[in-house]
Amino acid sequence: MFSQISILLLLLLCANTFHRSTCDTNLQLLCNEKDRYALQIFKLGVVNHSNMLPSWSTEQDCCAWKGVHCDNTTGRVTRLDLHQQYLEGEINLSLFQIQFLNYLDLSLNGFTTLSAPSPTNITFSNVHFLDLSFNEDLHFDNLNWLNQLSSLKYLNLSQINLQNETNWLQSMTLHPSLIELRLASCHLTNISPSMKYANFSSLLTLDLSGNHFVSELPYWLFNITTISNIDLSFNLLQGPIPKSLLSLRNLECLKLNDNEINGSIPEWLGQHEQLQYLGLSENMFHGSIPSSIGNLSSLVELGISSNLLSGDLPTSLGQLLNLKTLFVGGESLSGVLNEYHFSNLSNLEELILRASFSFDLASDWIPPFQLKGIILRNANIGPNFPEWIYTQHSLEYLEVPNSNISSINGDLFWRFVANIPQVILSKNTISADLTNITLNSLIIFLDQNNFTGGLPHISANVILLDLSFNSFSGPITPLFCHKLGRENILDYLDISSNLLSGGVPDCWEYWKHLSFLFMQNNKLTGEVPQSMASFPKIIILNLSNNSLSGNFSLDLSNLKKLEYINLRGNNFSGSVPTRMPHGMEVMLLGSNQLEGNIPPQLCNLSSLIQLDLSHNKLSGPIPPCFSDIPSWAGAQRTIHYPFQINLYTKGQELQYRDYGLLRTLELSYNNLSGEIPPQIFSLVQLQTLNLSRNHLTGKISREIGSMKNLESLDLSSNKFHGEIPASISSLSFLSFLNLSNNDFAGQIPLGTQILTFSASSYAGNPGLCGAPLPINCTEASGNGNADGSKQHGGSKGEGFETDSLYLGMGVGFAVGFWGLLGSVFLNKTWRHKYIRFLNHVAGQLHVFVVVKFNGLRGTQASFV
Ligand SMILES: *[C@@H]1O[C@H](CO)[C@@H](O)[C@H](O)[C@H]1NC(C)=O
Ligand SMILES: *[C@@H]1O[C@H](CO)[C@@H](O)[C@H](O)[C@H]1NC(C)=O
Ligand SMILES: *[C@@H]1O[C@H](CO)[C@@H](O)[C@H](O)[C@H]1NC(C)=O
Ligand SMILES: *[C@@H]1O[C@H](CO)[C@@H](O)[C@H](O)[C@H]1NC(C)=O
Ligand SMILES: *[C@@H]1O[C@H](CO)[C@@H](O)[C@H](O)[C@H]1NC(C)=O
Ligand SMILES: *[C@@H]1O[C@H](CO)[C@@H](O)[C@H](O)[C@H]1NC(C)=O
Ligand SMILES: *[C@@H]1O[C@H](CO)[C@@H](O)[C@H](O)[C@H]1NC(C)=O
Ligand SMILES: *[C@@H]1O[C@H](CO)[C@@H](O)[C@H](O)[C@H]1NC(C)=O
Ligand SMILES: *[C@@H]1O[C@H](CO)[C@@H](O)[C@H](O)[C@H]1NC(C)=O
Ligand SMILES: *[C@@H]1O[C@H](CO)[C@@H](O)[C@H](O)[C@H]1NC(C)=O
Ligand SMILES: CC(=O)N[C@H]1CO[C@H](CO)[C@@H](O)[C@@H]1O
Repeated sequence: MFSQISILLLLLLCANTFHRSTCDTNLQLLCNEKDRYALQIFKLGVVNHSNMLPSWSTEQDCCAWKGVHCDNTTGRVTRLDLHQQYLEGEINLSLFQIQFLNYLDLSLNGFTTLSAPSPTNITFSNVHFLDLSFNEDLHFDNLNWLNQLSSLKYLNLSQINLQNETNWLQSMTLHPSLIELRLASCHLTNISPSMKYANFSSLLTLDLSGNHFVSELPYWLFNITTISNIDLSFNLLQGPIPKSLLSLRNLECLKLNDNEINGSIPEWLGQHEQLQYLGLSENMFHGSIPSSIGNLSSLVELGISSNLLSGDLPTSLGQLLNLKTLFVGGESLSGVLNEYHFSNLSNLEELILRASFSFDLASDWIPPFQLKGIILRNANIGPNFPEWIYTQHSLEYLEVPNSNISSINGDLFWRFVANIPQVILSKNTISADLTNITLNSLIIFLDQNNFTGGLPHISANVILLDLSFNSFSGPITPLFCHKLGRENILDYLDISSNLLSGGVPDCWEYWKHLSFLFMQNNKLTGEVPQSMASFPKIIILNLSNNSLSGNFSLDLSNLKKLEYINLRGNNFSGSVPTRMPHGMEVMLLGSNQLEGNIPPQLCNLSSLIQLDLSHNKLSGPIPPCFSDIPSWAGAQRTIHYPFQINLYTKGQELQYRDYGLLRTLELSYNNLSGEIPPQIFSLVQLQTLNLSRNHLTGKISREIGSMKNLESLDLSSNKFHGEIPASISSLSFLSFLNLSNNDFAGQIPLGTQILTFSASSYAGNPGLCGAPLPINCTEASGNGNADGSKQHGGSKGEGFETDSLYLGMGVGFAVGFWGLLGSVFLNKTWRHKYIRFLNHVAGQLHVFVVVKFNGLRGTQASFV
């Protein structure tokens, strides 16, 4: 619950885990005519593709309609509860005309519009509970329609776009008797920090999480003395925690996590003795953690983290008898934890420390708690695996990545770990031989250690296994061809970056559930068996950087789910495979020995976004039909990727770039000949085009100016001639350009973007002149006439390095973490993109699967 993604996932998952019973109805009473009429008007706007309202028929009394509840003495409709009924279309607020309706829940549907009666015809409604949340495509430009709800007590509009409602707070103060107000992920921007007073007289719960508030904590908040739950997490709030917080004597839950709140964590916070949940993690607090936190005797959940925090963990925390979850993190925290830090924590269930604490615990220490989960990241718990952890018999997850563990008590350790569903030992220096070990956990990360020997065996329980970046050696056959008692369910296997050798075995029929297979960066040899083309579920297959050979002529069209294949850096020969599944998105076949022409069948791959055939022996022309590939040529494109994102903590360096969604075409280092087909210049979505080191000829069409998304263009070392079209200067995203070593001539076009490239981009074209080359056009052509003649045969360009000038792409288009996550919270299509994006980076960040399974268990996800 402390990691950003898991919050998101929990939010997403709650959509699936709602099981409230709909209201039962009473058949004896006849429905009021007016009420029935209003319900029928509402039904007219509802689109029910899946026919979820079959009972709403004229043959039945409306009190018996699904979701309708009538008062059993008056027969008047009092409640309408249609949450999560897959309804779409319009919400007609004629419903408010149902005189005695007091409860209206239309949450978790797909409604797209709201039609409100004209404001001149307001009838005051009795609705006191209104929940329209999680209708993600709904947006309101104003909240005036709320004015007719004079009795409103519970209002939930979470996940509805209120971006254009700047006066939302004023609208809410017109309902001073609100008890619960939830406006999470509404794209709100203005929290009215300077407003002095909001006249809520009964407010208990305020949820404004996941918005875009950039300001100090608002003044008015500290005037609501009734309040007991405040959730302002996942915003951009700044400034210190003001002392006026102390006036909120009823506060039980304060969630300020994932903001930019600074200052120190106040000592006086310890006076909030009734506080049960305190979330301060992922902020910018500095100073040390005050020992007064130990006075918060009701505390059940405590989260504090900030990379600016220093000092150690106060021993007073060991007094928090009710504490179930303790999360502390920060790169600069240090110090030694001993038994006093845990002395009274007998209810502790989750211990999460992401700081370089050391431990001074007796080897026979028996902790007062039985934990469900342990996460000790970046801690100094080594070199031996701590003995006290063996006393914990109910662990659901054990995560000790990057914690200086180098030695484990072999048999004891693997027997202990076999009963824990999720085990993460990444980034330690454990060196052990696992040849005879059988792994049993659902999720196991052993990557980035020093494991040696042969690959371990796995039981049929394992879903995810990551053994990458170790020194496993020998053949992969023992793992793959080891028959398990029952069908295995392995979904994700990463054995990349080891010293594995030998051939690829023919045992793939045991691996029917594999979706992700990473075997790159090993020493595998020989041919790939035909049976490998029979994975029914494989999505990502990476065999790159091995020494695999043979004719890669497999018919891959049976791998119906395959989206990503990477065979780069092997010795595969033969022609480019023509039979591929239709969903193929990324096809990386570079650096092999492939021969022949580029097959036009590739143009049938309607989802293709990346194609790399570079460094092969391909010959012939570039197929003009590339313009049939919709993701390259298509006109519609809503968001310009790439974005930069840091999945772990906000405000740090880029950790991931969205290569998965980049549209690239790389054909460099082949023997391609002929001219560039003019259609190529219509690939408006393409971001990278690399045709260098071929024998291509002809001129560059001025149509190149229409490739508006191009970020990197490399045409170097071919035989292109003619002028560089001036339209190239309109490619406003272009950040890498290499036209060197051709026969281009004339003046280099002027233009804002083009001027940012240095002379090396143009070197080796004797006929070119003008900035940035140190050759004046007048001088060069002798007569001010740059017509492409080559009389100025300077060899100045020869010395330029043209191969390794790749500068990176898309500078300046970074969308911060919030840009992404904020949108993800909001919009279904984005959410799908995000999930897809996680799929794509699974190999690098291990996010997706962990999130997937953690989410199902309902506990926090964590990332390696
Ligand atoms: C009416 O409903 C209330 C609760 O909603 C129940 O206690 C009562 O027995 C019901 N009366 C009749 C006549 O069904
Ligand atoms: C909503 O219902 C009213 C009747 O209360 C009706 O006049 C109006 O046309 C409906 N709105 C839409 C958009 O159908
Ligand atoms: C306004 O309210 C009156 C009385 O309820 C009703 O007769 C009339 O149809 C309403 N007008 C509109 C535009 O909804
Ligand atoms: C919306 O908020 C109300 C009031 O706080 C709450 O009862 C309801 O469960 C929330 N709805 C959803 C879908 O979370
Ligand atoms: C907000 O207003 C802008 C400008 O009028 C509009 O383009 C945008 O679609 C609106 N957003 C929503 C969610 O209504
Ligand atoms: C609360 O404040 C609003 C203005 O923000 C005002 O219109 C309303 O009358 C006030 N209500 C009470 C009960 O003071
Ligand atoms: C809130 O602030 C206003 C103005 O500063 C003050 O009049 C009022 O008494 C305060 N209310 C509470 C409950 O503190
Ligand atoms: C694995 O087991 C075999 C047979 O029991 C034994 O010969 C071998 O030494 C063991 N290897 C390791 C690394 O323990
Ligand atoms: C890994 O193990 C090898 C051989 O056992 C050893 O030479 C090497 O120093 C170890 N590396 C680390 C980082 O412990
Ligand atoms: C290039 O031409 C400009 C005038 O157009 C002149 O000022 C400059 O000295 C020339 N540079 C060289 C290197 O000849
Ligand atoms: C209650 C309701 O509107 N039901 C309709 C759902 O859609 C089907 C056809 O798709 C209609 O037949 C139902 O009357």
